[in-house]
Amino acid sequence: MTYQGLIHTYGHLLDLPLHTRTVSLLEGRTPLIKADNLARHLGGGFELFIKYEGLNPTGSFKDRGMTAAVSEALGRGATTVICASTGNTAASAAAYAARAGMKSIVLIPQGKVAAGKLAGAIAYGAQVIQIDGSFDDALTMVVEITNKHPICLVNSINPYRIEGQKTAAFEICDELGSAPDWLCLPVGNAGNITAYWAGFKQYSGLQSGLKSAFLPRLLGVQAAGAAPLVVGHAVENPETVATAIRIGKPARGEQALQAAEESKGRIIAVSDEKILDMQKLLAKLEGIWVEPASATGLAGLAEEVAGNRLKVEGLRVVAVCTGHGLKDAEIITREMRKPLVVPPRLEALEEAVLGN
Ligand code: AN7
Repeated sequence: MTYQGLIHTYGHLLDLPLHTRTVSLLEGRTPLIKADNLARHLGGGFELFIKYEGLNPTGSFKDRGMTAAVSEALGRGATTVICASTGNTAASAAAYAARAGMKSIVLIPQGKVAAGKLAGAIAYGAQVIQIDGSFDDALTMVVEITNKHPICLVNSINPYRIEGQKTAAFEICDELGSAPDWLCLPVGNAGNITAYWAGFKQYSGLQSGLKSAFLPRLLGVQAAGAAPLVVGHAVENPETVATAIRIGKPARGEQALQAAEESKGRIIAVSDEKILDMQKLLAKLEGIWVEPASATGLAGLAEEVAGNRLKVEGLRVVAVCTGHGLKDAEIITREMRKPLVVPPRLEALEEAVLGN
């Protein structure tokens, strides 16, 4: 049987209304890549897997929730979807709306969205509106406009987004045969950690007698300059190089904290420097290039392991890498040394390569 996408594969486990009309780009079924080199670098003695969500159709995990949200919206006759976004949700909403024949409107914080995400939203035909403000301002505005007008909100406040995103937990359990001991992931608006926890809990309920084997401990990781769930209050002016998670008032913050606590895990923060270091380390050691936000979960894991706060010896750890490196190529190119230029002669190439 050819693969037919997430609603086809896991729809029976998702709480979607009967009117749902599937809109799919064959999202999901992303690789779970064993990262032995990085595990060794972190001290070894444990198994580390990368759930590479950047390989979804629009380059991020958002496609899991978007297939569900747009399918529900289409089935009930909605003609327009809207979202606030730091970029990835915008590109995903625009793509699924395009496929459904619907209009999409995306609100983004001015000048704070990576080029690959903005380009995607435009290519898929969204009406892009920049807000002279933050993501949090934009989210408040889309909630207000959808309360007033018949436009469908597809941010992760929309419950079908969470339903769709549960499928990542199902895939991990199906592939490993159980949940990992720890799951680490970035936390921004906190929809994803909420969805993973709901997914793991649901799967563990299906496996009678094996309950705990399907419940990982969660390590949610925020960027230090945008860490409301760590400092304990909203952050007015969030700032981080990981623009995807530059969010000061997470919509599902309470649920994220509850998920972390229930799982006997926690939510921590890491510096931008550690995030960028991990992004480069993952690319160099494993050949997996992710955007900065997507390296945040791993950066948190590395800090906890190095500080002896998390003992991974003998355990199985999954790190969710949420978006592809190509989304934000500029973060690499703006800091790189310009590659050497040589004349088109063999001797010049030999000198460059062999150093003689
Ligand atoms: C790559 O696109 O909020 O904690 O508007 O793009 O579920 O918000 C993106 C979030 C992690 C955080 N990694 O997930 C948006 C947006 C990447 C992301 C997150 C985002 P949530």
